[in-house]
Amino acid sequence: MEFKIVSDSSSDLLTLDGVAFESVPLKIITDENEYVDDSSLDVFGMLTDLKKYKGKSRTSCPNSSEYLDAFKEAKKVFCVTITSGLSGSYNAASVAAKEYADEDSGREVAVIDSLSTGPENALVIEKIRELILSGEVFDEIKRKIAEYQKRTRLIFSLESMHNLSRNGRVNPAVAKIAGLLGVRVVGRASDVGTLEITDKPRGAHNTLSCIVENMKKEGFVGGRVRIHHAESSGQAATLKEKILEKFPKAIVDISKTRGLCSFYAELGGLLVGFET
Ligand code: X90
Repeated sequence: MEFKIVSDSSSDLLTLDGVAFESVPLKIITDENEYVDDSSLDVFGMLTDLKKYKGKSRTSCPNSSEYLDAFKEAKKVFCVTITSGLSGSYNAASVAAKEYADEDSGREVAVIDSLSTGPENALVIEKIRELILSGEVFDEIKRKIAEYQKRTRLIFSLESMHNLSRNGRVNPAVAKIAGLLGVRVVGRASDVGTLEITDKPRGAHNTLSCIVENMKKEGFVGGRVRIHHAESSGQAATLKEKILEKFPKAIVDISKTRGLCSFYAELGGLLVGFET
C-alpha cells in the first residue's frame, strides 16, 4: 500500500472512505475497568458507568509499538495526533515514525501535532485524504497540511471540567471557578495546544450564541465545520442551525465524540472544529 492515514482515537473517526486509515485507541482506565477507545467501545455505557463511579480515573495514550503496528504495510504514512500540549501521543508516534522509516529507505512518515483534538483533527485528516485522492505527492501534501493547519480552529463548550482538572490537563483554579459558578465554559484550543477559557455564558441558548460569536472572532466566514458532541445531539443540531442562519454557505457536519473526547468533554460537551 502506498499511502495510509493513522490517527489516535482523539479524532473521533473510526473509518475513512477511499484511503487506508487506522485509528489507534487511547484508553480510559479506572480501578474497575479499562475502556479501550476503539470501534467496539460503548461510549454511552462508559459515560453512564463513570457517572456512578466514585474512584479515580485516568487516560493513557498509545505507545510507540502500537503506532508501529498501525503504520505497517504503508510506504507513506500521515499520522495525526492529539495535541502534544496535553498528551504523550505525539511523542510516541514520533518515536515509532523514526523506527519505521529507519527500517526501510522507501518509507516516509509525517507525524502531525494537531495542537488540538476531535473535530479539528478530523478536518485535517479529511484534508489529507482529499490531497491523497487528488494525486499530490508526499512532500506537497505535508506542505499543504502545514498551511491548512494555520486556518483551522477549535472552540469548545463544557458543562464540567472535573476529569480535565483531576487529571492535571487544565489549571485547577480555572476548573474550580467554573465548577463553583456551576456554569458552562466556552473556550478555545490555544496556539500551543492547551485549553484557554474565554467565556462563562449563562444558559444553553447563550452558550450556543457565544460559540458562534467566538467562531466569528477567530475569522470564520462560512467554511467547513465539524461539531462533535458528547451525548448532546439536540444542542449540536441547534448550533448547526445558528451557524447556517448567519453563514448559509457553511458546510456543517455533526458527529459523536468517541471515548477519549467524551471522557474529558463529559456529558453535554461540544467541540467545534472549523476553517477560517
Ligand atoms: O495522553 C492522554 O492520556 C490523553 C490526554 C488528553 C487530555 C485532553 C483531552 C481534551 C478533550 C476537551 C476539550 C477540548 C480541549 C482542547 C485543547 C487543545 C476534549
